[in-house]
Amino acid sequence: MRVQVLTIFPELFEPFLSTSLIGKAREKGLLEVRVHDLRDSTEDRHRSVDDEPYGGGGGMVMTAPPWIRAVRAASEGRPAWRVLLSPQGARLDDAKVRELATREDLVLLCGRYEGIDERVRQTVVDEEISIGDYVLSGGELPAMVLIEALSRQVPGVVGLADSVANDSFRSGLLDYPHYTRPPVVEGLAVPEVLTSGNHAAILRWREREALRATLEKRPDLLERPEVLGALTREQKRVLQEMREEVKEKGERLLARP
Ligand code: 4HQ
Repeated sequence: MRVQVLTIFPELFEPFLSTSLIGKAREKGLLEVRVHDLRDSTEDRHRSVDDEPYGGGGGMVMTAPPWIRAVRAASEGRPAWRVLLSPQGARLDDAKVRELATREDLVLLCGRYEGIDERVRQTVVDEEISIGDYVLSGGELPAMVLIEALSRQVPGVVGLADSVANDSFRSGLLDYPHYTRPPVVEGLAVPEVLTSGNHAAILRWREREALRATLEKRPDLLERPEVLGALTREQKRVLQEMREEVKEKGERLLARP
């Protein structure tokens, strides 16, 4: 997979792209990332990329011509899927990451200031994506979020152990709780089953705790048809049991004199 990034702050990407999983993926040639300075696509002496907004108002707007030249140069030869990072985009989620990971060539547009001239989106953007409903100062962090999530879907980037661990919870449920040494922290012991050596029991416990975490922290996930559809009869039974537990606990609290 090849990802090209267009930005006025290419230096933000260097440590991110050289470190850990992404650094290794690039060394192995599994992932190619090229970061381009948008200013290299300007044609004026000052290499300017912004101007005052038509209609007035505060802030500056990124001008269209450098963007259009940069995107066309990046897509030359190999046609790319062009993604603009912006709060106006569709929210990034696991399904979208997996879909984008099927693309061989991506170009990511990272804007700054108040945003980019609308005609860039109209002429050289295939899709607008947001990483969440909050306002950042630029599209660079969203691009890094996207690159990191995408890289994990590229075959060979994530080790077998990690991929197996995540796969068992690709059911759309939250992860189960993790523990490591020391055995007691602030008076809290590790759940006994995890040190029992009983692998079937450990598997059952993790499945239960994943269900419990989802029910307690993200009950909305348990209303999604694709998540409900993937639950086994046993998981549905356990879930029902936990819901009754929660309900009884609530009733006991209400009935207290
Ligand atoms: N931006 N998800 C770039 C974001 C954002 C987000 C704000 C993008 C500023 C210029 N991008 N503009 N949230 O907040 O993707």
